[in-house]
Amino acid sequence: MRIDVVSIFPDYLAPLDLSLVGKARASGILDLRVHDLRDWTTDRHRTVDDTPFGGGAGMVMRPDVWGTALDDVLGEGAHLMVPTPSGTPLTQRRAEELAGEQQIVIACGRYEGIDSRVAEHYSQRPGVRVSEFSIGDYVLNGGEVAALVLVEAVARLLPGVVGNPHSLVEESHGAAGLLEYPVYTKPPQWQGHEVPEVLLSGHHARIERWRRDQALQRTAARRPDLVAALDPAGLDRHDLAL
Ligand code: 6GU
Repeated sequence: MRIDVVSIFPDYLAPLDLSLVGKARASGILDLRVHDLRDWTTDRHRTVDDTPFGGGAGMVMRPDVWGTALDDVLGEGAHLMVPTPSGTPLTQRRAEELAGEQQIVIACGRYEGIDSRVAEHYSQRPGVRVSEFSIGDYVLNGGEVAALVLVEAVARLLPGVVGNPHSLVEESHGAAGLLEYPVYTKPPQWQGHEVPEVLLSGHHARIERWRRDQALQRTAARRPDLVAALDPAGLDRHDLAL
């Protein structure tokens, strides 16, 4: 898969050299390129923004600079992803869909955002899809951190990136629609806290039941919205007794 990130702060994307994503790049599974938007400016001051039509606080990124940049970077069949707090929420299901793309281009805005005609223009280009996405209900200073989140969420789903594909199965926001159960390792006693006895029992059916109960209780307490969205057909009598 190819991912291009365009930003006025390319150094913000430096962590993508590290850890799993860095290895995916080094191994060739992920072709990730970071671009400086100012490389496409033509004036002496390398201007990327201007005052908003209609007035108001802050600055808006100019469509002409973004247009020349995106014309160069967007390939045939690319998916243009624009981070913005007013976008549709990024979810695990969405990350799974995006892991099947040929090319994702992430256009990181700063200030009050990018002139809206940019998304409008590229959504009308045959073969290009445009999505404005948000990583949560809070405001960041720009799209770069959201781009890091998107790249990591997608890259770890590419075949060969996560060493044991089984670790993708039982995690939070997985197919079960539940948060993950709590996990423990050695030592069995630490600071007066014990590992739940059932996990030391070697009784696999009891362990599975305990983990399912913990996941359900945790999800009900922390994310009642996820419990409401569960398919009732996937619940057994023991689940319903909780
Ligand atoms: Cl995707 N961008 C910005 N700038 N702020 C955000 C966000 C994205 N998601 C939540 N807050």
